[in-house]
Amino acid sequence: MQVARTRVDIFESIFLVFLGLGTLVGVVVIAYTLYNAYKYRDNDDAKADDSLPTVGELPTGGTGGKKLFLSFGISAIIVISLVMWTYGMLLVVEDPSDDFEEDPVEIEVVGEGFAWHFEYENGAEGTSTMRVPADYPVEIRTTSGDVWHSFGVSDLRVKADAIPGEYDETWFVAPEAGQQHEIKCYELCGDFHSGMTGTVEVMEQEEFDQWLAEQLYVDITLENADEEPLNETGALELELVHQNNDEYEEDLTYTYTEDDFENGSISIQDLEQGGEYNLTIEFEDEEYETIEETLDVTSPASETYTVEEPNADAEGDENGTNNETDDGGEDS
Ligand SMILES: [Cu+2]
Repeated sequence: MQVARTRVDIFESIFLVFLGLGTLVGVVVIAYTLYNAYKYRDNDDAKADDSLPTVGELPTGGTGGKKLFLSFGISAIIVISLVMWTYGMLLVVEDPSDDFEEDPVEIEVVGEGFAWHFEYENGAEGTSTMRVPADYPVEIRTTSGDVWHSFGVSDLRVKADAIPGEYDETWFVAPEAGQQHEIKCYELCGDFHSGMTGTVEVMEQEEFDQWLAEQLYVDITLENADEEPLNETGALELELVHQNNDEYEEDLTYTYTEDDFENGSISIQDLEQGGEYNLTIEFEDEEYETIEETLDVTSPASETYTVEEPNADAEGDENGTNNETDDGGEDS
């Protein structure tokens, strides 16, 4: 267990304590009322007693307000200790960092276009399904790309506003792997408000880490003008540079050579951060023209690039069109 208490534990215990004390006080008050109603019932054989007050006369005597003092005292103790205890519990909900043994998983949540979008720490992105490791603290930062929304998962007792230009932060722990919890929007936000749902999918820790890393896998295939894989690439250098490389501690520049290719394809699995990359493929013998592209790495991608021979210009395109016509002819 990474966290001493989850939100569910905290809100459950607050609810149970209030329910228990409320029931106890209710039982005592009603029982005492019934007892006195029975004790002082009008049973026609009331003895003549001079000490009994008559209508219109204020009662005298008593025990110096002892009962009154006792009941006020007990009430004050109960109410004040409830307020203090609840406040203490809610402080943990507000700032649980002392309860976390390890750094929580951070996920940015954006409500936009009646859907929920998620961005993970490594830059991977997803929509509608939020994946989290089981029994591990998750910290979310919510915002909106359009109007006011509110992100909520009632199973996990989570709710956070999603407001354009603002960030709301909160946390939760999903206890059990394999479980799914429904996400809803809790702010009436427009026509499709009721359809603005999603799912929290709880995974085993290792399964989650594996899934997260796989989101940044990229397959690249090089094709020749005839759309066939380039089996013999020749000497080349493929370079990937993260567009915001300066913002990260590590250098997000990756280089690969023809040895990493197999049948014209390369499977890149070592990117540490998702986002936009500048891709350059340079062929050493200038056999083909240098390829320069932008690569968006936020979920598993596979890209195909067509290599062009130097000086291949408009003529190449015309050939392409002719080929298509030829294909059509063969089909019929
Ligand atoms: Cu909404």
